[in-house]
Parts: sequence; structure tokens; C-alpha cells
Amino acid sequence: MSAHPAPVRIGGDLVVESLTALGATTVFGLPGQHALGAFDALRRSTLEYVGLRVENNAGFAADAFARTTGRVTPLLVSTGPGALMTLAALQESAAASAPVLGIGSQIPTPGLGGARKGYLHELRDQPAAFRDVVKSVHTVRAASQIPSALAAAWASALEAPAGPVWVEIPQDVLLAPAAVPPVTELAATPRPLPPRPELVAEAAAALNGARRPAILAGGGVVRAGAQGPLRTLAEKLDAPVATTFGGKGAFPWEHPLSLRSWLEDRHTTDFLEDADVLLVVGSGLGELSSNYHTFAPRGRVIQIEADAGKLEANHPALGLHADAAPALTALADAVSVTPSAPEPEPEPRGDGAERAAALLARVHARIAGQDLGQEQRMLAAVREALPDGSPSFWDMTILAYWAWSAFDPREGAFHSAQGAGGLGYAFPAALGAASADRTTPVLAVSGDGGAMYSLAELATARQYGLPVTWLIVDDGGYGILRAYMDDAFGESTGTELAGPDFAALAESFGVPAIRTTPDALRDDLADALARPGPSVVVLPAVLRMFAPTHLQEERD
Ligand SMILES: Cc1ncc(C[n+]2csc(CCOP(=O)(O)OP(=O)(O)O)c2C)c(N)n1
Ligand SMILES: [Mg+2]
Repeated sequence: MSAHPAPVRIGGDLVVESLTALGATTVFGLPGQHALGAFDALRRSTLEYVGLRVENNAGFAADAFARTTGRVTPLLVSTGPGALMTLAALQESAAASAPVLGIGSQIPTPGLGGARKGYLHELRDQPAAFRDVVKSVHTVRAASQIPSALAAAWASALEAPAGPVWVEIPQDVLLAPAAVPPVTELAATPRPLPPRPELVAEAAAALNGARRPAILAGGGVVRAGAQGPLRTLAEKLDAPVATTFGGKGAFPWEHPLSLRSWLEDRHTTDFLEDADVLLVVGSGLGELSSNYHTFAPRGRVIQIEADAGKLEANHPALGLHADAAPALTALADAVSVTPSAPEPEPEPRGDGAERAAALLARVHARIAGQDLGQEQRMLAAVREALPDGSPSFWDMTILAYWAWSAFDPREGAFHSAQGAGGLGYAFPAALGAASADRTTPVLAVSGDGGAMYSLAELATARQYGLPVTWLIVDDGGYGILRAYMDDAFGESTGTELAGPDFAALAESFGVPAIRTTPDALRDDLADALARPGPSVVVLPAVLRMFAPTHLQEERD
């Protein structure tokens, strides 16, 4: 006789049945004692489980899966420390509107509400820790609440602006036999967020009357999949389009109306300030999208934004609280086509491509004057090595700051942790994206400092054979902070790092690795990306940033 009775359905089964009914396919996570009821149920489900080695990394992986698929992505962790370890990742998901469904266990129900019974992992108020980070928090107290809580959280995650949510289920509820029948159908329909018609009419009238219209497209456009209507609108208006760092991919880089994403260049800031009507869509005009808040528009601003709290948070505007997709579709229908031949009077429109080209020439001239050939060659090498359709994930590292401004994502998605700015994003995120599509190579780019956060995930990459190539740029320290401190204080403190031999370390995980040079980078990276499964390319190099243009002395 087996020591283990035949499995009965328990609370955990309601979790996996609900997730399956809602359409989940993959669950990221890391188990803990309180959560074992849910983990045990996973093996009775068709859900694929991808286990990472640190909860924060599991959160980043779920974030990237959610970003690349647009689907709600479950992240399953334990109580207390396991739950808290996801917070930095969930902050990035919140900033980048990625619909991650965090599911954590909780201490047994008698301890809920701060009863202070002293359970292992106990927090006085676990949901309070999540409230500042996620969109909604759902605490379950009985098994029959599980499907409804997960459905409500699912809809909340998808509702524009999408974002992370948190559901917590006590250990005893997950383990108790389920007295309710299996979940077969579960609906979770997010409420749409269309623009109000009178605001669309007002915005269209302003744009039709503009002589120098321009558009700034943010991450909200990418997240809404609104690239098509944005392009139609821009072409109808003959309006040049800049994309924010989070909005990379919102508008084709090589389009004649593209201003690309040189948002830290004063020439771009000037251009946007000079627009008589500026449409800002899917951006809150935060620090990184406004040349560090130096942007001061002189024309009329129209702002389309799904997060009501970001409407007019930085500049007065005609605010449309709406999802970018229906709003841009409605606006594109409502505006009239600009005549392609410029009319002599009054001031002509129809010169958008010329204005865009002139701006890019000024931006490139400024960069060309700064002796930054090495940095530009490296970025070009990465671009040449990466297949056009491959997604790339970038950590907080100097080559990534270059990429924010200068990298053409082509057909592949470009993702960085620039929303919350948390270090250690790139590699685990790339693993999450590769879990969604194992047929396309994925690139992760980290510095040596950022790489230290996710070295453990080399084991995950090997275990699941995920096609991720990890480029580590090793400058022996926190290079960007070293440069900031040297500039500000004459010397840097706390920025120098002893590091491992990253290539040897990767090999010890069974991951093929190579040390490369700036000259061999393109070929070595292309070889690594062409190989099945994970690989590591280590590039010892010290990179510099281009000069900022937001500080007063640089602006003069
Ligand atoms: C979680 C977290 N801790 C600290 C920081 C601050 N930080 C920003 S960049 C950076 C240095 C990164 O060093 P490295 O990955 O080697 O890239 P490099 O600047 O050398 O190119 C640090 C510590 C952060 N962004 N996130
Ligand atoms: Mg470094």
C-alpha cells in the first residue's frame, strides 16, 4: 500500500483550474511550504511551469512573458519572504503596464488580520506590502472564493492601463479538500476604456488646424498594440513622431516621419516644444520622456493616457482618459488628410519628412562631435548580429542607455526596465520571453553589476534549454555610477567590483560561453544567437555615455 493516498482535489486545484479556464498556459514561480497545495495541483493540470531561482527573477520572467504575449501571466510564490521578493519585479510591471498575476500563499486563516500567532513567514499585513505596487489586492478566505478572486484579478490586470495584481490564499485553504465541482468556465472581461466623442472631435479639430503638428508616442501605444492607427494618424497629419524609451517600436524607426527616440537630446526637446499642436499618447511625460523635466511645450498639448492620474501631471493639456488603441483609431478617422503638396499660403504643412530629417541630422551631428565611435560600433554590432524579429531585453547598463536612444528595434520587441529602473531585469526577462516562444532567439544585455543579480538563472536557462544569449559588458564596476560620481565629486565610492570569470562561471552551469572583443562582437554574438539553447558572450569594455543636454551649462 502506498504511503500516499490517491490525490483528492484541494484548494490548489481550484487555483489551477481557474487559471486554465481563464486562458493561462504558463506559470512562473518558486515554491514554499505554504504554497505547496497550489504546486501539487500543477501536476494535475496542463499548465506549463517554469521555476526560477529567485522570486524577483521569476517576477521579471513573468513580466516579459506578459509583455511579449499581451496575456495575463501567473506568478506563483510563497508567503512572507517569497512574496516580498517579487515586489521590485512587480514595480517594473506596474510602471510598464505588464499584466502579471501574482499569486502568493498566506499564513493559515486563523492568523489573518494581524492575529500575531507567530506562523513561519508571518507578516502583520502582507497585502499592505503590495498595495503601493499593484493595481488590486485580493485576499481569499475560503475555497469557493478562489475562482472569483482570480477572475476579478485577471480582469483588473488587463483593464487599461494593464498592470500587475496580487491574489493571496491561505495555506489551509490551498490544502483543504475542495468541496466545489471543478471549474469549467470562468469569465474575466476587462472594461474597455474608449475616448469620449466630444474630446475626440476637439482633438481632431486642433490637429487639423495645426501647422507644425508632432506626436510623442509612449509605452501605452505598444501595450495597446496601437501601432497601426498611430501610423495612419501620423501619415494623415504629416506629423513627425518621436517614441519614448518605453514606446520603442510604436512607430517604424526608418519611416520618413520618424524622429526615432533621441529624447535626451535638446534638439528633439526643442522640436517637440516648437510643435503648435503636440499629441502625447500613452506617456505621462515623466523624467525620461521629457529630457529630465526640461521639456516646456509652447503649443497646445493633447494627451491620451489610460492612467487618469498621469493626465496633465506635468503639463496642462486637452486630456483624453482612454486606451491608446480606440483613441488613436477614433482620431485617425476624425482628422483630415494633409495635402501632400505644400500650399504657399498660409504657412504650409506637408513638410513633415523634411522636418524629421533635419532634426535627425542635428542629433547625429551632436553625437558625431563627441568621440564616441566605440560605443556606436558596439551598438551597431549588436543590431547586425540580432535577427530582425528577435526581442531584446536590456538591463540598467551603459550600452542600454545608448540603446534607449539609438537602437532600432526593427520587428523585434525592445524591452528594458526603464519604467522602475530596477537592476537585474534583462536576463530573467529574456528567459520569460523565450518561454513564450522557443523558436526565436532572444537577447539579454547586462553590465557586470546587473549580471550579478541573475547569475543563478543560468541554471534555469540550462534546465529548460531556453534560447537566450546573454551579453555581459564587463567594465569592472557600476560604470554609470562611477562616471556620475567622478563628475560630481571628483572620485567614486562603492562603484568598483571584484567579479567572477563570467565565461567560466557560465560553463560551470553547462552554458556555452565566450569572451569577445569589440571587433569580434558582431560575429561572436551572431554565432551565439544561432546556437540552440542558452549561451553567454562576455565583452570586457569600458563605455562612455553621450553628453547630457538637460543640465543648464550643457544647454547654453
Ligand atoms: C535594484 C537596484 N539597485 C540599485 C540600482 C542603482 N544602479 C543603477 S545603474 C547601477 C550600476 C549598474 O552597473 P552595471 O550593471 O555593471 O552596468 P554599467 O553601469 O557598469 O554599464 C546601479 C547600481 C538600481 N537601478 N536598481
Ligand atoms: Mg559595469
